[in-house]
Amino acid sequence: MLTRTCQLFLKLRQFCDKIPFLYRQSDCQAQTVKEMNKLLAEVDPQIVEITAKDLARQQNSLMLIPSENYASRAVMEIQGSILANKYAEGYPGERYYNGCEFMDGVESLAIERAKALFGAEHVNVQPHAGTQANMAAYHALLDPGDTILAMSLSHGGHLSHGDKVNFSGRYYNVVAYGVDAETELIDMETVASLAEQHRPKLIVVGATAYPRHFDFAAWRQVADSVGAYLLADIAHIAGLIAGGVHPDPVPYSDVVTTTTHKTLRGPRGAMIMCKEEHAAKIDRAVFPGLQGGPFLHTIAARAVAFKEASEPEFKTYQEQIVKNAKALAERLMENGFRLVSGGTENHLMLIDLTIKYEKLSGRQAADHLEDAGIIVNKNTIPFDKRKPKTTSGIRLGTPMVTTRGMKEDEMLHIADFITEALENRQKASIKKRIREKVQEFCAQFPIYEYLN
Ligand code: DSN
Repeated sequence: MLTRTCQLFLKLRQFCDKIPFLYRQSDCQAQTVKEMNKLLAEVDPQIVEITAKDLARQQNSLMLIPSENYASRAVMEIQGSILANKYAEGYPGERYYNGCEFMDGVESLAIERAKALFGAEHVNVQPHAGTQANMAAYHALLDPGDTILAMSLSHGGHLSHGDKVNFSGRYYNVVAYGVDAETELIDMETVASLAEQHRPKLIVVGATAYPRHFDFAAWRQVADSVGAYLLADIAHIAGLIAGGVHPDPVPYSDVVTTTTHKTLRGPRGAMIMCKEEHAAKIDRAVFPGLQGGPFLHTIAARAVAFKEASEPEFKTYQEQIVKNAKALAERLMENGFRLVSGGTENHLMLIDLTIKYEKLSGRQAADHLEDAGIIVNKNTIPFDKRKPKTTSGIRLGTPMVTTRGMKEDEMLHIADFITEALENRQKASIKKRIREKVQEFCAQFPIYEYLN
């Protein structure tokens, strides 16, 4: 029996050992696929070929979507592991399935590491994604019809913060705050007066397209002034917070939700942190309230990511994300772009295209940039006259290029590539030339070299 187990383990090891080869290819085309991973290529050559093409895309493009990142190979390896084979409904020590001894070990480790990383009293690592984490927090703290005060999606919030097309807008009475028309910053006096007027049961602070810091102590004061719960959704800035380069919401919030794959650089997934007094309600809301079996393979990957995030290099990485964002923002402004709120203090920025190119929508700009090998996403700007599918803005962030090892000097080149591509957006040959330059530039920063 032992021999058979050892043989299986050896086979698994040999299989896994081929994976690094996949990630070291900078110009990964179909013929190298066969060498990359014989087993997977034999089982499903089509999916391997598509994956290899996306590997080449990820290597050869400048990926500037602020909510994305390159997870480490360690994180990816455990996600593809045998931990995916197990049902483990329930929580460590109280499962509805047998055979969960080692699943308990995995989940407890993830919880303990998250608690240590963020200084949280209680953590639930089971939410499958950010929206599910927010849904569970609402389910725990609110009844349908209760009032939530949250940031409008069109000013930088998130769908799950009460947008009308989302469950949150359908089941709760949502009052939205936005940014000030002049400063494009959130005005805490306006938030306080909205809270006073509408007496929300929950205030949500957090955003997906707000380039400035949140002063969580001030948000706590507003929540206390009307007896509301405070939920901080830190999906975008969790890594910055763990790295100490953004104010910390944990001491001030009843509940903190986050995804684990953005600046935190872990696997796709989410978690909820809360004060001990809310722990039982939060856990019951996640399971059995909204989810069934947890995905232990991704919970294990979250544990690996939390360990990586507790290393000193992670702090340096987060500091560099912010320095890079500032450098990119400043050069873009020197090149004539207007940035919402006049710059950035975090990992992202929003370009308002209307000033430089009145007729160019965010959607068109993002497509032109993709032609040049630069990946950004269209995004509404505050008070946008265009619709969410068209937009007048594009959103850019530095987490991925920073993971690749790029620093401030490289940001200047990136800003210039963006400028040149948009200036010459009607000239296919120039965009093609920029794409080649981008590819050469990217070749100096192999996407998985930092793991070696
Ligand atoms: N969709 C994510 C973003 O891009 O910001 C948030 O969930």
